[in-house]
Amino acid sequence: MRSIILDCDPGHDDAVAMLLAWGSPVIDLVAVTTVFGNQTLDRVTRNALGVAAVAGIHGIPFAAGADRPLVRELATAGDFHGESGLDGPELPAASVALDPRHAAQLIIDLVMAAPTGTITLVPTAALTNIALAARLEPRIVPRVREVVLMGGGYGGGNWTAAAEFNILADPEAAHIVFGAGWPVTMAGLDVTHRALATPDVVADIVALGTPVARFVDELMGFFRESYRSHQGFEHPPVHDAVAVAYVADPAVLTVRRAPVSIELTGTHTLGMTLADLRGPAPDGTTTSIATGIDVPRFWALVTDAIARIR
Ligand code: PIR
Ligand code: CA
Repeated sequence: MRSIILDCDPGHDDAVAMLLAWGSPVIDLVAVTTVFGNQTLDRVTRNALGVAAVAGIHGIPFAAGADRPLVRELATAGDFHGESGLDGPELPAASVALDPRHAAQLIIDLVMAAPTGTITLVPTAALTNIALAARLEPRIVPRVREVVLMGGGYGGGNWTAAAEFNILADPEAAHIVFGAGWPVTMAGLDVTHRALATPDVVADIVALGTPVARFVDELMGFFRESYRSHQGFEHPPVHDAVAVAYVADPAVLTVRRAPVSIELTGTHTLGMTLADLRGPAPDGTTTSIATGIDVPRFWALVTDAIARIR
């Protein structure tokens, strides 16, 4: 059993990541925290609570965190995820209350209260909350088991030619998180662009016949149209679920250790995750990058987890 805190900005693929984390028999979802990104903080937080209501997620805290990056101007991906940040399905009213703590404080409290090496952080959005938590309480760094994040890519970006959205949304926060010294695994576009919700995969999920399965179908419908019109994809990549899937079953990804630097000053490369792929990683390297994905294994995990939510 692996305990995780999911730090997200739902977001269609974040919503699937939440469902995987909740439904997986090998993941103990300890908390869900939110950060600005796909939409404003208010909207993505509302969406997280709405997804919780759809899936009956209960008994864990939900907390909202940063509403803007550490240094830069706020930018959202509103065009992509729609006005609500989760356009497509109708969201029910929230069924759980928001924890009054800032997300960074909740993360600190949970990590400090748990035995060392037991909690994995899974950020699937801008890294602002995680960076704030590491700065506010540095003792969490050696206590966290690992950070498995969706973001970046060594083969190019999606928001600019060089940068992926989550890293570009707050590059200084990414710099802090990648350099903190805890183990960081980057599930970037190199692998998530292969985790596509094809019609076959969606049909398998719809065949489950549950309300959550129908919800996923509606989510993927909107996301597919967005990806078709904005980025010329035939099927939408379900980025964020890949990070959760790797925690559930490390065989989903092929991973290699490599130093990763976040570009903070480039004219054309701001927010780039520059991986040094020359030779074996130097001793002391704490960052790893995902280079391969077992796509059928990934979808089997997702479908099984959704099937368990009733
Ligand atoms: C997805 C995202 C942002 C922009 C686009 N075009 C698509 C969100 C996803 O939620 C994921 O976490 C990451 N950012 C992919 O870049
Ligand atoms: Ca996300």
